[in-house]
Amino acid sequence: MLVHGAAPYNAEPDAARLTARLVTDNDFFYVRCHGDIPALDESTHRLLVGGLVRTPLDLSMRDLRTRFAQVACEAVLQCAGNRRADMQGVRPTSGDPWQVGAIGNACWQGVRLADVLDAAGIDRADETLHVAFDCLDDCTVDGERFRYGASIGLPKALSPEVLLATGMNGVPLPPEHGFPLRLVVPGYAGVRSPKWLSRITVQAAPSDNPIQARDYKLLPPDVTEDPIDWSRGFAIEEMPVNAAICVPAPFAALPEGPVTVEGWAMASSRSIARVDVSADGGRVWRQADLRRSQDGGAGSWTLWRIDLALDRGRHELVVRAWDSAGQAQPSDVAEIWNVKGYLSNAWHRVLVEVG
Ligand SMILES: Nc1nc2c(c(=O)[nH]1)N[C@H]1C(S)=C(S)[C@@H](COP(=O)(O)O)O[C@H]1N2
Ligand SMILES: [Mo]
Repeated sequence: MLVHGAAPYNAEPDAARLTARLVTDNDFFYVRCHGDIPALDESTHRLLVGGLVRTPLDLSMRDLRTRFAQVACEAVLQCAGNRRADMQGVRPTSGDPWQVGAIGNACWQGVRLADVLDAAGIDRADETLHVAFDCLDDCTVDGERFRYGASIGLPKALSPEVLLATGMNGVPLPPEHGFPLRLVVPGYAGVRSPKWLSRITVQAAPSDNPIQARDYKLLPPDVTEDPIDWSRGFAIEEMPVNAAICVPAPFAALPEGPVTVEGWAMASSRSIARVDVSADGGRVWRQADLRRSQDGGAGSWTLWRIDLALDRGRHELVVRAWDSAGQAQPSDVAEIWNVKGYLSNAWHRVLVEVG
């Protein structure tokens, strides 16, 4: 793993790990933490469900396993700061310089959030409600100490793909990924998938936790640090269409002969319809072969691959993906620069030397 920080622990896999398998191994799944990883005991862990519900719940992990349908969902988790390093090449931003690996595709096991909300008795018709989540890790952000929390709107919370996950790729959640319980919100930025979850509150407004109220907003380009005017940003939820080259690595020296180029592509609630690859900086494009899991839903990713015959010399490899609505990525990361370095989804460029 490429470790961006030891405490809190933040790390991403070597990019070549991502394209090796359609489902990312737990050991090579990126980790994004805002505080220490809490040591929690599954036998005493409780999940409280309250707020605007008819019957507040106090559930053990056993209750979750026995009282609700057990389901599984293959889905991507991706940090809003994935590929930030590219954006920092334009102008500095705050945050760790994530390369292309703050993303992974896992098969999550657990129960539907909707089933638990229904058991507590909610007003399904009120689409203005929010579902807030409180966690057990102590975070420090900009000198302020608090426990992590976030929220999503009720319509998304009721979508069948949104899980209260207890398992990841067939084993209990590893400690760094939220043991014993986390939310998984396919299609949304990772920040909306709280780990070490202890309480759910149905409420009229979004969470007032700093993670929801201030951080993780997309700000316009004229907003700079000191101090950030958060009211000018909007909360990041769905992730935009994005793609990255995982193989070959940047500045690789390659022997003459066919070169295999591969990577991931992702479009949140839409599917990836086409992936274009260029070996000349984006003048001539060819279409890559696409690969998806058979049981991967809308929230899972597409891996792509193409073999190119490259002449001796320097080449600028470029990838861009298209979603099923014909939406593509911006060509130039300078156009989307923002002071927090979020949603870095411009065409991904990798320089290689052949021969
Ligand atoms: N409790 C808690 N939940 C959290 C976080 C955190 O620091 N604490 N980080 C969030 C962010 S920003 C991301 S991108 C994902 C990362 O999940 P992972 O570490 O399992 O890959 O978790 C989210 N949930
Ligand atoms: Mo994140």
